[in-house]
Amino acid sequence: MAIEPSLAALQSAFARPGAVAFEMSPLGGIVARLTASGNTSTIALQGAQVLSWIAGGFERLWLSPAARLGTGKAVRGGIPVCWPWFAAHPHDDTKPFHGFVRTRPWEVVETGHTEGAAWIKLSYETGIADLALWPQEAEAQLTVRLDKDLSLSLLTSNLGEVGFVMSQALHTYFAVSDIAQVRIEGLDEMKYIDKLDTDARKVQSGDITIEREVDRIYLGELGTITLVDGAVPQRRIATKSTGSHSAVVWNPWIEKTKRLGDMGSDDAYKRMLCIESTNAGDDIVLVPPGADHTISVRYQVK
Ligand code: TA6
Repeated sequence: MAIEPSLAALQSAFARPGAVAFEMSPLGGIVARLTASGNTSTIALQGAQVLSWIAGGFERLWLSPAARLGTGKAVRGGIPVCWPWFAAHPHDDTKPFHGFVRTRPWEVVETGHTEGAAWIKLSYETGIADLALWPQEAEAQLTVRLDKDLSLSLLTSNLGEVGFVMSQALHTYFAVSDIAQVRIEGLDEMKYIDKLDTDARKVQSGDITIEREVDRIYLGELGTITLVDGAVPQRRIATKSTGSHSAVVWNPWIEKTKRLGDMGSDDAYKRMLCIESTNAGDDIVLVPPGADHTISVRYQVK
C-alpha cells in the first residue's frame, strides 16, 4: 500500500503552473486542484475522490458538511470510487460496502495540461493488505480531466494469472437546489432493479422525479442522462458513460438520511441526488488475466 507522499514532493514532481496544484484540504488530507477553462476541480489522494467541481461559477457536486479525510471512513459526497465491487460484496457482506479503495491512499502517477484542459491520473495497486478482502492482483487507475466539462475514466488492469469478475461505480453526488424541483431525463422506458422493492424488475415511465427514497439500478444501452434542476437558476447537467450498461439513481430521503448519520443535517437529502455510472446489477464485468476494462463518464453543464 502506497505511503502518502509529502505535499512538497507532490508539488515538485507533479504541479503544473496555473493548471495543477497540491494543497492540504480543510478536510484533513492532501488534495490536487485542477484549474482549466475558468473551472476548478479538487481531488483527494484518499480514494482518488473528486470532492468538488465548480463550473460556470457554481459548485456542481454535493459534499457532506460532515465530510472528513483520514478517518478510516469513506467521505460522503463528491465522486466516490466504488471498486472492485459495487454495494455489498457478492458473497460476504462482512466486507466493506462499495469495495475498499475509497479509504486507501492512491498514488499520483501523472498530471498534465494543455490550453483549456488539466488532468491528473492516480493509481491504486492491490497489495498484501487487501488479500483478505480481494485476493486478486490488479491495478485501478483513475484519470480526472477538467476542461469546459469534467471527465473521469477508471481503468482496471488484471495483473494476475487468473480472471476475475468485478462490479464498480463512479458514485457521483450532484448538488441540487431543491430535490422537489428536480427531474432526470433520458431513462424513459429503461428497465431497472428496484433495490427498495426486493430487487423487483420494473420499467421507467417518463422522467424521474424524487418524492421518496429512490435506489434503482437502470440497465441496458443507456444514452445521455440529464439532471434538470428546475429551481432558479435552472441547471442542467448531461452525463454520458462508456464501458457501462447500468446506472444508479439514489436519494436517501428522510429516514435513510437519519440512519446514515454523516449527511450533515436531517434535510440534506433535499440538496443532493446521486446519478452513478456503474457496472452493477446484471452488468458485471469479467477481466481475464492480462486484460483490462475501462468505465468512463463525461459531465457537461448545459
Ligand atoms: O448507490 C446507492 C447505494 O448503494 C445506496 O444503497 C446507499 O447505500 C449508497 O449507495 C451509499 O452507500 P455508502 O456506502 O456510501 O453509505
